[in-house]
Amino acid sequence: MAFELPQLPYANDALEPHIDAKTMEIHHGKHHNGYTTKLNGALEGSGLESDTIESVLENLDMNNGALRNNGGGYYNHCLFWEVMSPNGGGTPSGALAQAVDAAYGSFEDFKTTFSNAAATQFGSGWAWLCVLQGGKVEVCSSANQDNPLMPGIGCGGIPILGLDVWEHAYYLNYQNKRPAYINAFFNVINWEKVSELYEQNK
Ligand code: MN3
Repeated sequence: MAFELPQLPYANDALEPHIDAKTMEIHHGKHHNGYTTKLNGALEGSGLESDTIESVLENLDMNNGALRNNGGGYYNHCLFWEVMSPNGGGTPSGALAQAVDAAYGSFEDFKTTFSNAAATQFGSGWAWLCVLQGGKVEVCSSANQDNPLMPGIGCGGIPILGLDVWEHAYYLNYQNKRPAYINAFFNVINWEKVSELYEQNK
């Protein structure tokens, strides 16, 4: 069973003005579609075709560049679309809010830590909020299409929020102003979905 490009859970223009329609169209329709096709190609004949994407990434041979880049690219973007919403923004509530406060002191301090992780990731990569066993949350970042499910990237747990800081994610609208894009992302974060992922994985 080959992996399929998921539908966006909203229209291309739904996240405007924070993320523009043209960026969404190319990012989902070209970039994510490309990772999906190449992931299926990399899995062909590997014996892993019926594994979940999580299992493929957790058991990854990090020297397998095609599987690392495209498996990561497939998974990371699936999560990215889900954790944004036109009705997003605001702050988390419930157990997730408590975990964020326990780890960072306040939502504002979490936002600063996450934004710094995203801004200082050199070149292409992702910033993450992950849940560890027992329910603690932790911010980290990773290069290229790596993610915390992969072995030995120095960043662990299960991702419940991810921010794509590749230039293809923001350059049309924000050019080199990555911090402005990071700030805008906070207006579209779907905290209900992030909370759901927290509850499922804590
Ligand atoms: Mn991307």
